[in-house]
Amino acid sequence: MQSNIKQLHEQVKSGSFLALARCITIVENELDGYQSLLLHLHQNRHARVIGITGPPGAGKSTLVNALLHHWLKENKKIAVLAVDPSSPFNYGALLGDRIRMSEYYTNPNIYIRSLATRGALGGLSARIIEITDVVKEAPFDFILVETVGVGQSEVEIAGLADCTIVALVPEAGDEVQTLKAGIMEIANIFVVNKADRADAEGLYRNLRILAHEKANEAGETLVLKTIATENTGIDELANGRTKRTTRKTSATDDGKMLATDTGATHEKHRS
Ligand SMILES: Nc1nc2c(ncn2[C@@H]2O[C@H](COP(=O)(O)OP(=O)(O)O)[C@@H](O)[C@H]2O)c(=O)[nH]1
Ligand SMILES: [Mg+2]
Repeated sequence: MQSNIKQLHEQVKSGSFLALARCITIVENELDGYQSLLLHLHQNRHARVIGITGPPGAGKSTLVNALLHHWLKENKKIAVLAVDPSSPFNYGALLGDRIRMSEYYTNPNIYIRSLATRGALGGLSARIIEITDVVKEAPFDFILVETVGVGQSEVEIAGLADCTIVALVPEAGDEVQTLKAGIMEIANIFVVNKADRADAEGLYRNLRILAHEKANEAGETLVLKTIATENTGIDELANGRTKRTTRKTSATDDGKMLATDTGATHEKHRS
């Protein structure tokens, strides 16, 4: 391993955001030493990778914001990888209710990074799996990956995350009828956000029915209502894994959002 890469790697492991930023850039752009870096990752099994996907405007960034707020109170360390081209993270949080997010940029327990998308439509960044592996080297409790739900990205994110949250809003009511095959299988949690809207209840009920119909031995997709802008339902979201995993032995630690098949997900990536 090149000595400069080795040094950066050590700094990432000891929590340097500067070194982490540098390493992500190296991997994202395939700069000198990136392969050597990837080969020497140890994989911190501690961090939970949580994917948040859903259509533009569903409130994914607002949910991320609310989760940050929740976990900061528990003194957690969190990384956010935003792969949503419309994400306010990309624009430095300027407008109205988004101003709150900017305060997190300077919080020593939070690392936020936006990543370029592979195509104009969004989806995941070309190197997101490798980048997430790099972030896992740093001492985070959670790694949140926000991606706009277009095309394949929901399915891709599920391969990457320990837990996948699919955010939907009442306006998406009709979309639910035509929810892409496979989304039920990849969603660990459905969030009906903007529950302050009148028609949220209908969507919530339909999703509950759908989740029940599609339940399998791994459990049933959890369906929750949130009002992200008011931090309503966020405790339930952050604690959601309990119900979901009680049937499985993977319900281990101290209240982390946890998918049912965490082990399998990791193995898949390691092979
Ligand atoms: N009424 C209402 N508006 C919300 C809620 N959550 C988010 N929003 C608003 O919906 C818009 C889109 O949110 P954003 O988080 O950027 O969505 P994203 O594109 O999925 O990341 C913003 O104006 C938010 O303030 C909610 O629970 N209720
Ligand atoms: Mg967003």
